[in-house]
This record gives sequence, structure tokens and C-alpha cells, in this order.
Amino acid sequence: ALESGIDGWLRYAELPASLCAKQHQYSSILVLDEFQTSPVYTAAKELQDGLKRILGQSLELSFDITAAQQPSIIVGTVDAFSKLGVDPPSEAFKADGFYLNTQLTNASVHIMGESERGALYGTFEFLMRLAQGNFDPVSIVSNPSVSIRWVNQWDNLDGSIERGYAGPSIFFRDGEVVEDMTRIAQFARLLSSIRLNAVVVNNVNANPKLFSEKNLRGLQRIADTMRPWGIRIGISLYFDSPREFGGLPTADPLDPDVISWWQDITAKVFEKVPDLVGYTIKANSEGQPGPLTYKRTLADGANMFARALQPYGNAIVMYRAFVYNHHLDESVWTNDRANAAVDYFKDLDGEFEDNVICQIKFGPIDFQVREPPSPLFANLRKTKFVIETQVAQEYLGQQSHYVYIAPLWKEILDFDMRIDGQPSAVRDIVCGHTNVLNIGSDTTWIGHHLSLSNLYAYGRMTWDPLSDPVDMIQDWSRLTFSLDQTVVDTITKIAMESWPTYENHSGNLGIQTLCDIIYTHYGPSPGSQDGNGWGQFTRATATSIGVDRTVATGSGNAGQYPPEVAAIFEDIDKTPDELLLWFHHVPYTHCLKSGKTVIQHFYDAHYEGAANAQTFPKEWSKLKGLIDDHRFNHVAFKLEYQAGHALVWRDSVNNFYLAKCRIPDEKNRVSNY
Ligand code: GCW
Repeated sequence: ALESGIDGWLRYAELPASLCAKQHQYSSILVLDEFQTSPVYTAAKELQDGLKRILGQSLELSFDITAAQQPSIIVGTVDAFSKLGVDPPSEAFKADGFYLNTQLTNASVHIMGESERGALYGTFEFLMRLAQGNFDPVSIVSNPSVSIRWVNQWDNLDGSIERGYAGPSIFFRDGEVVEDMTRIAQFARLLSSIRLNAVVVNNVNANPKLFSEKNLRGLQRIADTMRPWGIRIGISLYFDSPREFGGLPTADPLDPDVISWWQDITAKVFEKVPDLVGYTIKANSEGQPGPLTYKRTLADGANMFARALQPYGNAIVMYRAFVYNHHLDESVWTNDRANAAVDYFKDLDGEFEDNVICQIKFGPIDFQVREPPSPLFANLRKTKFVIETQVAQEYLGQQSHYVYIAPLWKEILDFDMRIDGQPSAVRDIVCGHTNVLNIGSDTTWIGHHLSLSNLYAYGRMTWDPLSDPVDMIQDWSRLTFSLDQTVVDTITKIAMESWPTYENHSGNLGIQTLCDIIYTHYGPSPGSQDGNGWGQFTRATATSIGVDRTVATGSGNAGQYPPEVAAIFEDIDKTPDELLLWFHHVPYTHCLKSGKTVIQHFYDAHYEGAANAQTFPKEWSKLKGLIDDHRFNHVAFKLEYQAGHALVWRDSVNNFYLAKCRIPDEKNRVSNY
């Protein structure tokens, strides 16, 4: 089981005896809660299991505070601790924060949660330290940066997963919720250990059959399975459900029958899942119906759901800003999909109910290998919003490649939007995070053992967006594979080189990923970007390339950013090379800040990226014998494939542009004649 991947970074591999020797022997685990469905109880069981596996210590759970033996590990909420006479930490506690104290004179350990969930998070913190052989005494309070720390699954009821690369759904099969909840509990455990607190279980392209009696009972079982791990569930809705499922003639959000239909459905859902976290809505996007279909505003649509949810505590509507015209006319120079989110949402700012949160993809288009942050982050001043990222490597090699995405996310989160000329890093203006995860029933969860590092990093960054990508990959490597320094260093090297490598051999200078746009979003297909309505244009001609997004001569997208940022993107001399072609249309012979021409940069970057991908299997081969053969072989195979596919990428893209512009490679490597 240690090798299957199911436990991810929670393997709790036995520590070498030399390390264990430094560790105390505890007498018991004192649990300040006896309800077996409480996250505190889950935490205690996890402690029992973890200590057995990591340290070989078998401890009893004790519920009797009067008989507590010393030294013990005590886990509970701040309120429960106060009954023992233990004070809360002096530092302020935020919702779901925790206080871990291993510096007590009687050698006990206190794991105190602000909430039950916090107690669970503190427990995982303690166990993950031990699992890394870290016995340093600590007394720390840790609080989340935000309360919305979600993931999205794009699971269909038939068990398929849209953009899923790891086998069928763990939630649904043949139109119904699965019977066996084993994987769902294991999934909840993983999410909880990185302090995520909700999962939206079905695809945003939602099927209204989710509301059948049987499926509502199924949702109840899912929620009951995940709740002890502190995970709430949410669901995605299909806007036209009242018509398609309810037999009404319309789904107009202002129609009284439609309103009461949704109220009834909401009541039924909450009867089964009283702590539902809310509804995710994709409407008027990619051919989907929505309020605009009924000549209502997007706010009218969002507010209808929001009002239906208001009687149920803190449930929210996640309204996706991914609204755009996918039949865009490319012949119009100023037509620009990147403008869509601001065009649709800016004027609605202030029109939304309080429990509506706008869900905004990190960039203006769609999870590309390089994008600037979405300008909508700076245009909603009265509406709360979350940033949407994607662990599923839809445009990043779909887990046939390994790309460690934390450095990309960090660039976006650190980007200073300069709203009103004030510091406004994206990480500070979002009210939460959600991530398109798309795990499946594969034992690797995600399709590639290394790619699970992205989920781990995502969780840590939602809690603390200043988390360092290198620290995270090192911790993850130790927890997932081994404490051996060669293992940690090798994985860290591959991980930290993986994004630049992929960018080099795919799309450079902000031209987007250049993969197939029409259907698969996989593999090189620079020609597929243009000549269709999807709006992921490169506007490549025989002499020039890039999208003119300036206000002066282009789509005006640069002007959607606050003035200080707009001034950078508007000016070709100030725009950083890596975003040059995102904002400007230039001749292939345009000279970059690096001194190279655009076309020579393409050629060179593709050779560099492909060459670097060749080093990954070689690096990995150092781990033979240092980790288990099962996972060694799985990853070795994947990295070998990645190296080969990088060559395909290199030659496809380079040949494509050589054929287009006929400017030879200075180093004479590229030839298609
Ligand atoms: O990136 C695109 C995907 C679609 C997806 C859409 C979205 C679920 O290609 O498959 O639909 O994004 O985010 O809604």
C-alpha cells in the first residue's frame, strides 16, 4: 500500500531507528470529543495510525480528562481545552486556525483547534513534521489566509471526467453516485491534510439528473463521508434545469415559477446535505444557457441562486466569470476573448447579493502556460471574488508530462495590480481559492505520481500564499518518497525546471501554449489557434505574430488594467519579453530585450526546452534503489515519454514557424524542406 500512491504524501513511512530515538514515548492520546463523526475524533484516529506507522508507537485513545496520563497528546478545540484549564494562545486565532505546542514542561503535546477542523489541521501538521524526522520543539499558531479553500471536480454522472487524466470518477458511475465510499474518504483525508475545506463534486457542465431522489441520497452519503474530515461539498448546477428537468416552459431567473422551482430544489438538497457549501454556476459560457438567454443580466441569474441559498446559513454562489463568445470573428482586429470577463462583469459590480462570489480563472483566457493575471481582479471593487487555478494539467501535458505549477501560481498571486496606485497583490485581493483538480480512481489519483505535488502545493498556497515553491516540493518529496537527500534534491531540480522547460518547448513570449485548441488541448498544434472562433488567436502571418491588445492600435485589453500596470503592457518597450506576444503584434524580426529576434528566440527556446526535458529521465535514474521500484518505474516511464514528446513539440513548432515566415534558424538546426 505504501507504493500504490493512494496515501499520497500521507504515507507515514517508518522513520529510521536513529531518528526515532530522539522522540518521546507518549502514554496516550487524549481526545477532547467523543463523537465519532467529529473531525476531532478523526484527528485522534489519524494520530493513532500515524504514530504507529512513523514511530512504531501504539497508543490508546482516552476520552477521560480526569484520568489523563502524562505525557500525552491532547487534541481538541480551544473550548474543550479551556475546560482542562488550558488557555488559548496569546496570538489571535482565525477561523479554522490551530495552535500546536510541543514545548510543554511535562512533555505532552497540545493540538488545539480554533474549530474542530483546526484540531484536524494541527494534527496533520504534527504528523507531517514527525514523518520528516522533524522533532524540533514548536509552539506555533497558524491561521488561514482565506476561508474559501476549495477544489472543483469536473465529474459527469456517467463516471467520465471532463479534462480528467486519471481514470473514471470516484463519485459517480452510470448516472448515479457510487455505492462504495472508500476512495471518497481517502480523498477527503488528503484534502483535509492540506487544509482544504470543500469540494464541488460534479462538472460545471452539469447534468440536472443530479437532482433525482437517488442522487440526492447519494450526495448525502458523500457529504456524510467527507464531513468527519472537515470537508464540505458543493454542487454545480445546470442553468436550464427548470426546463430540462422540472418541465417548466422557461428558466428565466425572474420568473416566479422558476424562482420557486429552485427554492424547492434547494430545500430538498439541504434536507440531505444541511451544510452544503453552495452552488457553482457556469452560465452563458461555451454554448451553455444562462440568464442572457432570457434577456436578463448575469447578476439576475446569480442573485436568483443566492436568494434561494440565503435561508441556509453561509452557503454561497460561485458564479464563474468564464463567460465569452466562442464564435469570435477573427477578421476583426479588435475582437479579443481576453476582454470578455471585464466586458461582462465590470458594469455589474455592486449588483450582486452578498453571498455571490465571482470565480475568476487566473488569466484572461484559459490556463495557458503563460498569461498575465486576469484584469477582472482589478475591476471588481464591490464584489467578492476567488481565483481559479488548475491542478489538472489540461494545457500542460495532461499528466503525460510533469509540470510543477506552483511557481506559475506564485507569479500570478504575487502580481501587484496597483489598484488606485496602492499595493494590491492578487493574493491579497482575492477572498479565496478554488482549483480544477479532476482526480480520478487511478491509484496515483491524478495520473502521474509527481503531479500530485501540485495538489499538495495548491493546498499550502491557499493557506499561506507566501509559501515557497522550493520548500513545498522538498517537504512533499520527503513525505511522498524518502528523506534521502538525493531523492529530495533530484525531485526538486526536476520540479523547478519543469515549467520553464515546458514553456520553452511549447509556446513562448506569451503566445499561449500552442497545443490543439479545437478538442484535445494536448500536443503541438500551433495552426489550430487561428482560423476558428475560440479566440485563442496568435494572429500569425508570414511576417508578423502576436495579439495587439494595446489601447492605441489594438483590442484595448491593456487598458483594462489599472493605469500603472496598463502603462507597462501598453508600451512595447516596457512589456516583459515573456508577455510580449500576449500584448503586441510584431514582425518575427522584432528584437527582444534579450537581444534576440522573436523567431530566433522561438527556435532557441524550443531546442533548450527539448534538451532540458532529456535530462529528466537521466536525473530520475539516480533514484533507482532509493525509492520503491513500483513508483520509480512508473515515473521513469512517464519522464521518458515526456522527453520524447518534447522533441515532437520542438520540431512541430519550429517547422511550423519556419514554413510560415521562411526566416532560417541562425544555427541551421531547423529545416522542413
Ligand atoms: O478550459 C476549458 C475546458 C472545458 C471546460 C472549460 C471551463 C468544463 O476546455 O472543458 O469546461 O474550460 O472552465 O468551464
